[in-house]
Amino acid sequence: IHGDFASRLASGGPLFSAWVGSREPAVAAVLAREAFDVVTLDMQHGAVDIDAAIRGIQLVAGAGKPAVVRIPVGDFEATSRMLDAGAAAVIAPMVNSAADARAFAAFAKFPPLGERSWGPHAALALSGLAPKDYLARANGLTGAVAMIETRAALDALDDILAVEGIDAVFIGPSDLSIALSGGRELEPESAAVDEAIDHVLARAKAAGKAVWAYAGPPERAAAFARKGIVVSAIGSDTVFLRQGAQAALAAVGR
Ligand code: 3PY
Ligand code: MG
Repeated sequence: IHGDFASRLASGGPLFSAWVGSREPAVAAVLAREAFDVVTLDMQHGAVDIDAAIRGIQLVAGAGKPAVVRIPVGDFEATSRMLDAGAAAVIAPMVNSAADARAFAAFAKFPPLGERSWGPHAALALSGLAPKDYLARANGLTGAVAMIETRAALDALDDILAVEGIDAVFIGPSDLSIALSGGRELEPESAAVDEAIDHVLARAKAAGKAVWAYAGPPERAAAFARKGIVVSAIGSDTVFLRQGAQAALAAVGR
C-alpha cells in the first residue's frame, strides 16, 4: 500500500482523500471502500484519538487503501506513533516556521534526516518489508506534510519548503481565510485564499515539493486537481451524513 501510494504521489496525482472525524474506525472503513484514493483521519478537529487512529489505519488498509493522519497542533511526537501504526503520511496543522517544520520532520524521518525512533509495530507488516528494508526505505515511503494556514506560515513558506524532511505542504483554506481577513471572514473559497493557493503552488513547484489541500465540496476538489494540487480532501464524514440525511428528508417533504 505504502509503495503504491508513494509512486502515485510522485507521479503527481490527482488523488482524492476522504476526511474522517468520527471516533468509530468503521466509518473510515466504509469510506475506504468507496473510490477514494486515500482516507485521512483527523485528530486535530475530529474525535479521533490515538487508539481510534491505530484501529482506523488497520481497517482502511484492510480495504486496500492508505491512511493519512492529521495530528493535533504541535503534537509532533504523535507523528512517529502514527507512522509506526502504519499511516502512509502525517499532516501537521499550523506549521508556522522553519523551526516547527524541523521539529515535525524530526519525528517523521529516521536518521540521518530526522530522529524517528525504531518501532514500526504495525507498519512493518503493512509495508511487507523486512525490518532492514523498512529502515532503508521508510523515509521515502512515508510522508511528512506541513499545513500552511496562517500569515506566519505564508511569510515563512520558502524556509518551511526548504526543510529536507518535509515532503509536501497542505493548504488549510478555512484558517487561511480567517487569517487573511484579520478574523473577519470564514470564506475558504475567497479570491484572497485563491491567490494564496496559487502563491503556495508556485513556491512549492520552485522548491520541488508537492501541494495537498483541504477542498471540502467535490467541485472545489476537481478545481484543485486542475491546478496541480496532488491530494485534495473531500468531505467530511459528517458532511456526507448530513447531506444524505437532508436529501432523504427532502424526499419525504421535510
Ligand atoms: C483549514 O481549512 O483550515 C483546514 O485545516 C482544513 O481542514
Ligand atoms: Mg485549519
